[in-house]
Amino acid sequence: MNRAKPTLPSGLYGITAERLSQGRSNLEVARAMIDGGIKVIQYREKRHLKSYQSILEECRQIRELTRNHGVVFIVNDFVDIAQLVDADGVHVGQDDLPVEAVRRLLGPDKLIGLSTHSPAQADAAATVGADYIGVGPIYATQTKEDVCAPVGLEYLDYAVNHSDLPFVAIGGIKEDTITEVTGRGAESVCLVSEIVGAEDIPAMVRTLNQSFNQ
Ligand code: TZP
Ligand code: MG
Repeated sequence: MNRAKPTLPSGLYGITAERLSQGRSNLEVARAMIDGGIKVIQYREKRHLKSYQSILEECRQIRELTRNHGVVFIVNDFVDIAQLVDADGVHVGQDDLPVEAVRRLLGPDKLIGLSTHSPAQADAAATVGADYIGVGPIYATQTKEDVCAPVGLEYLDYAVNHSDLPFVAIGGIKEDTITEVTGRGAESVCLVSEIVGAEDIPAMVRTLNQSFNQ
């Protein structure tokens, strides 16, 4: 069945990270995020931590869950798995497959997100055909290996004022700093460790989502 291309939902953007999830599976965490009202989930897991078969199976289950709840489902890096489970899109970094190549594989109806770390990368993202960009890391983060130095709120301000594409602010954002980010105009914000590591994930998601209405 053909479905219309989704857009990046505003509000919180959830990403899985099993090693930070206090013993819970990515599926359990996805379910808890949805219970809290999250509207977009990205599956992010490193190849060396799991077999590719189990990554495929997890993505299949999270795809079913997200579809049943009207939640957008994005897969980080693994274009083949995104295609196999009919995810809504793929998210890539600057050193992953180029957006044009991912587009050739996925076609026009899927979302492609691209991580960016500078105004020049934000400007380039629109020309290569990304649908949305990640803007960050705003603050220092331990969650991502090989991450570049924090870009700070200055790049966020650039994205708010100049990005032609919708964007999600990411990197080191916590419950006590999210209003610095939403207050500057970010309409989509991702917190990884703060959400997946929370004792009560639905409560954390509800609390964080209130920042968008302040
Ligand atoms: N991309 C840029 S920073 C980051 C990713 C995936 C990790 C953000 O995690 P946290 O725990 O919210 O700092
Ligand atoms: Mg990547």
